[in-house]
Amino acid sequence: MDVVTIGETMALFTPETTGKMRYSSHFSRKFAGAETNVAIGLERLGFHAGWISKVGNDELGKALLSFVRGEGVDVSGVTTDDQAPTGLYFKELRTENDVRVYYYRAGSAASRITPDDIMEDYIANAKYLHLTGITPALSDSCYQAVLQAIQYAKKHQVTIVFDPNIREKLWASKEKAKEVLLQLSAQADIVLPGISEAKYLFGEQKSADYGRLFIENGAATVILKEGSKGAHYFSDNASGFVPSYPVDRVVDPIGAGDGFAAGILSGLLEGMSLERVIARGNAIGAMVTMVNGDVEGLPDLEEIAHFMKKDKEDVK
Ligand code: KDG
Repeated sequence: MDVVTIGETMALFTPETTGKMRYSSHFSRKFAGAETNVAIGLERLGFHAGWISKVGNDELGKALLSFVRGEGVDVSGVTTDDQAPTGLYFKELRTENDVRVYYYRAGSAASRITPDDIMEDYIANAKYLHLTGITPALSDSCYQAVLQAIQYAKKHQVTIVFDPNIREKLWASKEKAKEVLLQLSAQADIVLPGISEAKYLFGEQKSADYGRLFIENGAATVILKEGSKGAHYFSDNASGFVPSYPVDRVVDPIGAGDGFAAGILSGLLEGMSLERVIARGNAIGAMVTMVNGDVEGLPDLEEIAHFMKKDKEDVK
């Protein structure tokens, strides 16, 4: 396995029309979750990802599992929970700049992941462990499961990539969110915060100071995302900025950060320089925003090469 990830994937319902969702009676049903968005992104790029989770013993859980398995992700670490349902999430696209998310996931099957669901061998045999700040927000047992995974990764020298993915709706308080996300950022080798997340965790600072603060907190490398502008990187001996790619039209920005993470992980697996890794992450993030759905816009290697080359030709 190249990458193992842990978290909840939900049935995603999107109204077929824009505007206020209360007026929508037709929805498309997709599946999404930050961690499987990354795993699917990696599969498209030719890498192999494994996913640890729980789904409900219900029709949506079965369909979700088939979907993720169908994308090539290893789902042998996913169990079915008879006591709780598969979580749901609605994505309301009011306008292209106003996208709202509603969760129906409290007490879901995935919120019942425990440390017992984390298999030491499964983590030990991976090159990277990908974690997000969403999973520890789901329940205390999920948080403990994340800590267990980190312990196995450290024991077996598996590199940890952490995306804070702050979801305020899932945390009991801002203080708790900050405490846990800083603790997990400290355990990670590579941290992938968005600029607003860095601000959430460290208050208003200059971009360069965020890098230093994450490194002082414990991370070896920080890649700070500035949305459509690009991303800064910081490590003990290097720092820089890699600009992003122009987007024709943003249709749905959700999932861009996961596409970015898939790009970063795939580039690292290919042994690319940090700058090239980030360029790929930026490109995938941009491509994801042009398509409705979290994973539908994730490219394969040919598509990404075409997109990155096209931008150079446009610039010339
Ligand atoms: O990054 C996209 C995710 O936010 C989306 O897929 C839903 O996993 C999700 C979450 O918890 O918000």
